[in-house]
Amino acid sequence: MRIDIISVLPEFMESPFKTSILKRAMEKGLAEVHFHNIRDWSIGKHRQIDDEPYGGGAGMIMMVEPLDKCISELKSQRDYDEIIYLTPDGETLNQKMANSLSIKKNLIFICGHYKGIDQRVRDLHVTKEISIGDYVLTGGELAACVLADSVIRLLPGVLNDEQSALTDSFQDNLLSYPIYTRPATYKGLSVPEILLSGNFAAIEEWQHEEALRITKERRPDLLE
Ligand code: 6GU
Repeated sequence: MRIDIISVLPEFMESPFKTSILKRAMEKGLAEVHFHNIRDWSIGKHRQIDDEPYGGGAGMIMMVEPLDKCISELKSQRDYDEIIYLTPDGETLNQKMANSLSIKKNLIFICGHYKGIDQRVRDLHVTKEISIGDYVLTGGELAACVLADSVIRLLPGVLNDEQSALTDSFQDNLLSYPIYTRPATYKGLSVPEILLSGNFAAIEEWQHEEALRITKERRPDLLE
């Protein structure tokens, strides 16, 4: 998979991809992430990338021309499966969306800043708009990192057996059951007896029951 991320602040996003699991995914050649600084497609001698909104109002708008030039150049180099604009106006990210994006080959992520991007960039290029939740961030960069992480970890070969995505919270629309490691007792709190029993069928049954109980308690909406 190849992800091209377009932003005014590409350096803000570098460390997540240089650390731990995402770093290993890149080193193994399972994912490539390319950053593009929108300033490189700025116009005029002032290298302008944003301007005041038509119709007035507060805040600056990211101009159509630099974004269109950048995206058009990328599109001339390869076919993209989706061109995603990260915006609080988008569809809220969930595991199902991450799963469906993880089978794509080439993706573009556009990070908005200021008040957002000129509508014509959306009309010309954007195929999907994604938000990471009902709150506002200073820009789309952290959202792009969240989306990239959720997708890259699903690529075959990225996680090892122990980290397997198959037992994640949300994979079956269930939250995680309680988990423990040594010691068996700590400050008077003991690990549930069943987990020490060696009866793997009974353990699996308990884990499923606990996952259901916790999901009912915290996120009944997932069971509907
Ligand atoms: Cl994608 N962008 C911004 N700026 N804020 C957000 C968001 C995205 N998703 C949730 N909040």
